[in-house]
Amino acid sequence: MIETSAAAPPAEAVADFAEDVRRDLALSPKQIQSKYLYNALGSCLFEAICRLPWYRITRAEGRLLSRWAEPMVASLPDPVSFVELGSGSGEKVAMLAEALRSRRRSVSIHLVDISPTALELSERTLGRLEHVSVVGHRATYEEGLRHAANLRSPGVTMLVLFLGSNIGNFDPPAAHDFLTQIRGALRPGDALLLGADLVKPERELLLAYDDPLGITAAFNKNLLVRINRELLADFELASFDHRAVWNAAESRVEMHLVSRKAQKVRIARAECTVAFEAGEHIWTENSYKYTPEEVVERVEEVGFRSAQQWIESEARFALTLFVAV
Ligand code: AVI
Repeated sequence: MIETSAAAPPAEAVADFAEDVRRDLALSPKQIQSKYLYNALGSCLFEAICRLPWYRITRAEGRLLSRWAEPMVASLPDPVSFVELGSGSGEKVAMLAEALRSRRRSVSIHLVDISPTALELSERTLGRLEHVSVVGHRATYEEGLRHAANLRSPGVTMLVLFLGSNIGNFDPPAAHDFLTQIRGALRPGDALLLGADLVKPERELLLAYDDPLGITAAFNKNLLVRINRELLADFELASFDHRAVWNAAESRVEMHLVSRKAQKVRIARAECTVAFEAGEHIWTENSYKYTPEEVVERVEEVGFRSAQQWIESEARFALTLFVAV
């Protein structure tokens, strides 16, 4: 008899995960890096979050793209190439590509994502468009951007897309470094389209990150499920609560997992036992919110000039087009 089981993550990835978890749970406050939220189940839960009525980023950005895609791409000289960092489903980049089709312009699109499922999905979405050629890069944003830039033919204008307010999950110094890397891969005249969620009333932010259906709570607690499975730990899920906090001083929503009681958790593959006091929390994510002016300032600092900004005023979300100088 042949038995099949779910594919295990590669040993190297498990070792890195174990090392990060051991180190970050020894910090005060305890932490787990937010990149670990996105395993297969976590990515499905995030997709579900994007459909929740209380999480408005995805729909607000979609509305801006469907309304303004033409002017967003109109000023880019041909031939043009798009690089989308974190390709998701490919629907957003498809809207921009559609805007080129109406002007009979072709485009090559580079999709950069660490997840093979996301790449397949986007390639399928874009496969429907005849004027588009697609190259998928299964890589980190930095590596993928470098590959895409190395593959460009002379004279091609590159537009980098960094959408969905993914920039909000970087702390300010990391955001500065990352934007500097993007600028470093580009030439003067290339462009960056950046999606950023804006500051809004606390009540709306807390509903978006602690929704009444409990999907965001599941997304956060899935970190513990993942550590239990991959690192052979014994986290008791019912002993942790999801908490979202608006930190006004830092202009960010924080996600935490709060221990309901004093307890000890064994994490076999990280070769450690972690003690929690009642009420002690693990900090799992930051989601920074900006003013429209801050978005412009942060990006202009690293060698871009803002060309135009489109704001969705109901959900408070901004798409800003920058040109490399
Ligand atoms: C992917 N990222 C932009 C999301 C955000 O809003 O920070 C992740 C997320 N966390 C909780 N809900 C959604």
